[in-house]
Amino acid sequence: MKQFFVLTLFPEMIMQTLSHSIMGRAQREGLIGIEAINIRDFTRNKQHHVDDYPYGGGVGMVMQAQPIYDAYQSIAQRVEGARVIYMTPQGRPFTQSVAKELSREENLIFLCGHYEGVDERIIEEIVTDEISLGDFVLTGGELPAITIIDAVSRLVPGVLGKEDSFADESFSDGLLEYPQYTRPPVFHGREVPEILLSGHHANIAKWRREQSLLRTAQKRPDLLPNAELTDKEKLFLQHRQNDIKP
Ligand code: 4G3
Repeated sequence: MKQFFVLTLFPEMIMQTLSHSIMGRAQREGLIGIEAINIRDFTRNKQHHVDDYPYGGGVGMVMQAQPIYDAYQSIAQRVEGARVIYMTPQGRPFTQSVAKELSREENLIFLCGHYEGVDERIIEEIVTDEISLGDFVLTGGELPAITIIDAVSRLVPGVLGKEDSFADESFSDGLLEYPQYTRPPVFHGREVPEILLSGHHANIAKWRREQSLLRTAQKRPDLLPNAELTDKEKLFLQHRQNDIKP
């Protein structure tokens, strides 16, 4: 079973958010396990504070090393050699390829910072990976940790249904997904593309692939150099340049 450990000041935020839908079922079925460790349980002061003023002055507070280190030690024996991922805007950008890499690990430990971050000596001593969801700042690392746990869990065999796993195969070629439609055939005067109603599976597959190519060229041209395209598909896009608005 894949085990996720989350060192956090808001354990209920982790457990509740990941209790719904597919993530909840994956836990009940024992495909994944999630354990949130409350850093505040490891404070040694009466007021149970976990932060203090930054040396050298400045705005905000810094999370102290001791409670984080003791919270980490409370699980470290059980998960020897596990990677410790610190969620920070300074980290390596998170992508589907990083999700795949992390899905090969049996145990993962996440450290969620708050305030202005954690004492640098914790990063030096226990953190193995710094990961960022993008160039923006949140109030805490919990939402990024939840996001990564979700992205990694759906790659664990059995967590998604068969159909969904196939959908993932088609996205792993680095292209955006083709447009989807369901009933009714006309909504607000907009018709479902007629080819999807034709029942001609080969033509439908060809149309979907073309839609993926055109959409990627239109919405995310930066993905194309790293996408798996045949020479024929590259030619197709060249011939359709006029359809792609700048
Ligand atoms: C460390 C991650 C942690 C320093 C964490 C703020 C955004 C991301 C935090 C700091 C975070 C991200 C907690 N915000 N882009 N907030 O993945 O300044």
